Amino acid sequence: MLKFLKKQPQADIPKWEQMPRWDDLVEDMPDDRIPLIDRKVLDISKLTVDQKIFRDQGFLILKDFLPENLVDAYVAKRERLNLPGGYPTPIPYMNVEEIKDLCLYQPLTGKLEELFGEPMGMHLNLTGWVSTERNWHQDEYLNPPGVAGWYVAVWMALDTIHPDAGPFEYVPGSHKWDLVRRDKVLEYISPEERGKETWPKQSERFLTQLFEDKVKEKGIKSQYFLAEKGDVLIWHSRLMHRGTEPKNRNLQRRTIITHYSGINHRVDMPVKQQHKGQGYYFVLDDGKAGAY
Ligand SMILES: O=C(O)CCC(=O)C(=O)O
Ligand SMILES: [Fe+2]
Repeated sequence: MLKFLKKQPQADIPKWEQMPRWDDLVEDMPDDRIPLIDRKVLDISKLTVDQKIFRDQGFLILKDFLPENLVDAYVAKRERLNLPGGYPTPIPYMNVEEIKDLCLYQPLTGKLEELFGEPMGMHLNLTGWVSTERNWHQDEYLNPPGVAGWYVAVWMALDTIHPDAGPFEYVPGSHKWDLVRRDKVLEYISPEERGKETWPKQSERFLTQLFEDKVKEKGIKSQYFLAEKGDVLIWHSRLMHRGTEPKNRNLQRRTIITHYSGINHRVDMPVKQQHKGQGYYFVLDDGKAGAY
């Protein structure tokens, strides 16, 4: 009898025309594929203080961490651009020395290496001085499978962040929730869209609601990063986060957000370089970065 009450499989409808449930998209990663600090079986007593915080909370805040001269040099350069959305390329670092000096500042990349046990190379900057307004999500599902957790993002405050300017919001501990996997998400995207760079936008058709429901269901109080100039927030690739909607659109939100991957975990980005004996960046060319 029970079997007649079960939801019928929609075998005749392709997956990309269906709405997946949370459980259709998640899958855990075995310990031997992920960074040491994320493993289930681990001698916690061997972790550093910051490794332990990052493992437990999924983020690490470093107050007053960035040197003022590096922040000021980048801000002066960025101000001249006069575009609220920032550089119209995801890799402005390829041509802007001030970004490399700031985002590859040795104590910062040294901290990332401490967390992951491998140098982390820069490959993406978000340079807008407005919120992305991207709703709740984890970053991990956007990555090719081999990256497997060797991925981290850093929110660097270049000035005081006003609570009405659309601050960064995150759910502490949410990096321990189920992991949404890219391969599973792609099954729900039509074959034509799947091969395009814009597939993440398409995935919001179902993911935004699922992420939002999950945050509500868990009921854990979120936090805002109301930072001062030079403060840094490092977040785990599975941490649930969003760029909130600004209450006042006249306010600037002066930040540079930078994403990094383990330098040995990006077969899709084979060339990397060390910057002035400090951190690494992946050498990329999108045909646009050179214009700035
Ligand atoms: O606008 C924000 O602060 C969120 C940015 C974000 O989601 C990201 O960089 O992965
Ligand atoms: Fe994100």
